[in-house]
Amino acid sequence: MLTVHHLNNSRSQRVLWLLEELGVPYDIVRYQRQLDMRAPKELRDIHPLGKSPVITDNGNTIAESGAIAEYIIGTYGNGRLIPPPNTPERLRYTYWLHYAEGSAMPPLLLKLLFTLMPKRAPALLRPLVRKVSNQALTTLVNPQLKQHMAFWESELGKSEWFAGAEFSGADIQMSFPLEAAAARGGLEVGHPKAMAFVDRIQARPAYIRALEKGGPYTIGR
Ligand SMILES: N[C@@H](CCC(=O)N[C@@H](CS)C(=O)NCC(=O)O)C(=O)O
Repeated sequence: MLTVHHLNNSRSQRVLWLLEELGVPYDIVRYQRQLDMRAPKELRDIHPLGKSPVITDNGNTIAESGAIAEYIIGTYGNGRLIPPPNTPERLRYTYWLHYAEGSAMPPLLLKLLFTLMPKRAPALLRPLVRKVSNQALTTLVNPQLKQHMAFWESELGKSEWFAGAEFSGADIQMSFPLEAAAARGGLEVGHPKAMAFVDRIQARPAYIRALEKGGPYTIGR
């Protein structure tokens, strides 16, 4: 049976949701974040990078959310959650599947990093670290994030879902950046369509079932 190596409060929530959408049976092996938020070292026994999500299935070990989504949809989807080949929707699907981790997440991670840095700096250095962090946020990170959020807002003005009129794996993959931006990126100001997307996905029965299985998920709430 397919096994999800699930780190609490993490991107592997997306994998549980995808499996729930498709009704694929799965087992969960749970890993708990340490105090520093890192994954425990046991996850490195599954994949050398020790990150979540990782799945194991039929002798395959698959890491990277986008690759996992492709594998699950290709192996168990029977044409569901993916637009037909050679259509504009399929191109958009592929784009968003890669864009979510390749382009959207880096500024969101930088935002988290520069926000946390002053709080974690030694007291004596804190004013200096805060100054440098704020400068990086103001000049580099926030303008980029603003651009990405405006892009999502405009794309979701063209169709209800990221790849087109139908809900697809691209929406599951895009959920994490949008939820992270809603939690700490300022998405709620001036992005009604993106916020409505977040509300729509969080109301899906499969999303709710996945939350019940995955445990507390503060990024999405
Ligand atoms: N691009 C990777 C990112 C994986 C990743 O950074 N996962 C985080 C959880 S959201 C993680 O494992 N963090 C714990 C750590 O780095 O120790 C993917 O989409 O799978």
